[in-house]
Amino acid sequence: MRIERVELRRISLPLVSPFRTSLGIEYERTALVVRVTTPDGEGWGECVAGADASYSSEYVEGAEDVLLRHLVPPLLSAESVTAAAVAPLLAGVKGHRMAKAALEMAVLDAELRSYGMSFAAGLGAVADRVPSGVSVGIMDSVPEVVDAVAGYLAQGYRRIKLKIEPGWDLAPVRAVRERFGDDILLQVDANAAYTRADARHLAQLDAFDLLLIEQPLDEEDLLGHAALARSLRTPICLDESVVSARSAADAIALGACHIVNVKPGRVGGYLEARRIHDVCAASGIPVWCGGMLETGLGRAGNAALAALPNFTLPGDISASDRYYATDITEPFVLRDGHLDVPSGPGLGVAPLPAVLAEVTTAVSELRRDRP
Ligand code: SMG
Ligand code: MG
Repeated sequence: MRIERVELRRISLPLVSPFRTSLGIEYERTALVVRVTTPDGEGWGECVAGADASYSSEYVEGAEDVLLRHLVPPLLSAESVTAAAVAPLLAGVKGHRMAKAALEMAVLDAELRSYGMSFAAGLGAVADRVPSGVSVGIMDSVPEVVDAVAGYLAQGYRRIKLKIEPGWDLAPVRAVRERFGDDILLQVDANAAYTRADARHLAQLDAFDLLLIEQPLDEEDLLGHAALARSLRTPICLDESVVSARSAADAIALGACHIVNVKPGRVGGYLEARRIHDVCAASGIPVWCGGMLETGLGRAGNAALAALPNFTLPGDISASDRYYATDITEPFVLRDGHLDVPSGPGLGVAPLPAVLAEVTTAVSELRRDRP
């Protein structure tokens, strides 16, 4: 496939309600939409880098900059490109996994569309719908979070994840368990807000029969996670720490996690995400698909990924209306607590031109020099 043109659109989408984590509070989602054009068609990608560098070192303007200067030009100079060739072609650029993932996603979409094959079929999916979990932000009071959880359960969400931080952990978890009982699937995510010194405090979460605790410690503290895994009954899940199949294998070998959250953006793309799925499957480690408040584009790719066989826990793959009054694609809706995995060619969805135009705040493009 020859890439003729790459367009980057910065978009800003208002959230239906503010989303607070231990990292900060978000009122809108800023993202980068990538469109690649080939002689036969086009493909779409979404960069999950946030407005600031709080979740990882990447942020949206940084991703845009590295794409324009260092990642897109080699693709435009290559005679022919496949999705599998993108990562090797860009290996000379260190890091910037979210930026690379967005570009690879757009190339993969274009490639699969050209074969008439869906993301799900291309990645090896074994299900046509996936159970939907929801991530519930930190709130001002415990009754407020209990009400929010009641609303999501009433909609049919299959699993609840509570964001936690020091000072907002035992009380909301206890209240949710007391109100909704032991049968709901419940887990927590700290986004690295604790230290090794908090082990005894975190052990008090063991009383609540949680599915897992996600990323309690700093992303670089694998040994700390391994020590914590030995002292808690609650399974440890890693998010930020796992940036590649190799780091997943290392974390597993060190005993630093029992479960892995797979996010294609964090690990450099859907193809590396699938390798993580495979590494974990070979080690008997279950995985689930994380979320980065994706638009319908990323949500479509994530639903396909989550339909692979070792995605045995519900993912952070909510309906579009969990975050957005208007999505940039046809919205994903909850049906019986599940999302349908798109079956059309490529992602199976594309941006609605009028909505995309409305939410775009900046556009840049690079073209191939010679035809
Ligand atoms: O897409 O539903 C979603 C977001 C799920 O909680 C979520 N994501 O650490 O797992 C995580 C967070 C990262 C995004 S907030 C910076
Ligand atoms: Mg997380």
